[in-house]
Amino acid sequence: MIEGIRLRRAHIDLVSPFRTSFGVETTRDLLYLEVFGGGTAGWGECVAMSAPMYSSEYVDGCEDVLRRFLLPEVGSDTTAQSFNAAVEGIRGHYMAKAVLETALLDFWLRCDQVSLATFLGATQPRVRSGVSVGIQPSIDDLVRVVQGYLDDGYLRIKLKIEPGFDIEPVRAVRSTFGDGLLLQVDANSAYHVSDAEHLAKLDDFDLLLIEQPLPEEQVASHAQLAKVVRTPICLDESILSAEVAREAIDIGACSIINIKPARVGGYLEAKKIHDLCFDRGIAVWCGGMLETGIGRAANLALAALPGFTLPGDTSASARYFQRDVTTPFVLRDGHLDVPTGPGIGIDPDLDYLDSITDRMETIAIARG
Ligand code: NPG
Repeated sequence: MIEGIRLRRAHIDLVSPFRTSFGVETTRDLLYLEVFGGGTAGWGECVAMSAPMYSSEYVDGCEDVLRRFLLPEVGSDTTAQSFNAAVEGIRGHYMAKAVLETALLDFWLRCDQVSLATFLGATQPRVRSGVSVGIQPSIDDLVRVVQGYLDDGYLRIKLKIEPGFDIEPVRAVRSTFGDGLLLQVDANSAYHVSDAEHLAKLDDFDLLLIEQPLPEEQVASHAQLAKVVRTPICLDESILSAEVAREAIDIGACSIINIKPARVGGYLEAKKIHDLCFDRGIAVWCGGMLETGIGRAANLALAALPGFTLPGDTSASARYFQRDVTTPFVLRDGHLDVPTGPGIGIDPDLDYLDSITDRMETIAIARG
């Protein structure tokens, strides 16, 4: 039985600034939820950033929605499934919903001694790891940073691009590291459909995919773009549910999907998207939002499902933090192990977590 929920706000520095087409991240502004009862605790990590630049969500906003609308729906016997049913009428706020869904899933799976990987239907004991490389001050810097990640053993490189930092950086990386490198790019919505001819220049570099070139709302424009650009289009920000995924696939807006559980309201919806794509022959891979070990553990469970045929942005702890809040995830032969313990399969180091915590509050549950 659930006895209460702790909401914790904390912060942790990134090992290096991470620049995308929408901004620079230097510190993760963290929100964790801990659903507890009977000596068991289930954890969730909110992926929203400090400012609404990737999507409309931001971490203080998530806290507000959680306090006003989502946490009041939790009673002593609320499960992830009953929570989702209860909040169906609350529109949007996927990242806020996801952190609570995950903490509930983790709590009940730990009570049942079942791993999240098993619960979701994972078939792989470890997952292939890629790395997302931020926009660098120069092409020389970029080549150096990519070299470092390849030396670490990463199996696929994703380059962040934006207008003015796209064709030439990609050309440099492809020519330096050769045709064998698994390479893809991510624009985070920075282009317009009228840039189609420009983006088609990327076709020369044998990329795995171009991720989210156009704004989130412009799903149909991606279908238009796909007629001009040969490189497969992958959607991230646009895919907010299995329903949107189905429509995007139907109209030819994407041939690959980046699944981020938090972007779609949690792991249950993420699994639906996986299953849909699996049936339709659409490749998927697991995105990342600079998660600490708590969020990373859960993502690895999902990334172990059979449809995840492309390496994800599920990198090792050392790519992000000097010290992670859990036992670090370590890259071995370019892979990360999928946790096997109950729930998300890993516990935070509470002393360390306390040392980076800014404030914490126990929230009484509404019913039961
Ligand atoms: O390795 O976790 C990671 C980061 C992967 O590039 C990554 N995330 O748009 O997919 C994205 C991007 C992102 C970064 C989004 C920061 C939001 C903030």
